Amino acid sequence: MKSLQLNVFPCVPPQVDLLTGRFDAENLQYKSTCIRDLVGIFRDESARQLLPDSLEVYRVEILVSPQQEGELLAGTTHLMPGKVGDEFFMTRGHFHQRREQAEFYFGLRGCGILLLQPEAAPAYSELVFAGSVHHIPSFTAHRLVNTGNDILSALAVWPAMAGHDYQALQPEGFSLRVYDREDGVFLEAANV
Ligand code: PAN
Ligand code: ZN
Repeated sequence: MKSLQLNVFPCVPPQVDLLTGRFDAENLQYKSTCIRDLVGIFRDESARQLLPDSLEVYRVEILVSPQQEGELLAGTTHLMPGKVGDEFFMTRGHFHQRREQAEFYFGLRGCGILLLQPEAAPAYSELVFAGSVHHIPSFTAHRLVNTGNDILSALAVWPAMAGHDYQALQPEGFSLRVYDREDGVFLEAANV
């Protein structure tokens, strides 16, 4: 390969490690979500209370861009392996405040399930694994579930002005839940 002979030097852009989703960049924001932040999210609230409050369930690192119309954000979610009772660790899940704004997820590490809950249609799900690509349509709530033993990392790209609406899903939550049972991973209707 020829070496670069340039009179004008290009900037070195931020980088992402595609095996882990970790960014190497100057402007990063981090958000950590622990067991104490997830009251009412898992089916078995008393099992949640038995876990240490400060146990980290997931962490998001976001490449900062301007918060303005037309801009995009990129961020990686790292969801730990673990369970509350027999229910796998999962993100809180949300609709976008701007419901019409869609998103892409890219599975990078580990394995799990993406739960998708459209406003006006039954919930459905997709397998997440290294290399999986997920289009999250408009008007659709989304949540990651880690069904494996490794960290589940997924890179996401979404409109900077989409916002997160966590309230609209409460108190019922998603209509599908994912459990670890003796004979495997079970995806069940939440009200069973
Ligand atoms: C993701 C999520 C991330 C954490 O970046 O925000 O997975 O999940 P919760 O926001 O539900 O806690 C995304 O979907 N952004 O729009
Ligand atoms: Zn989202």
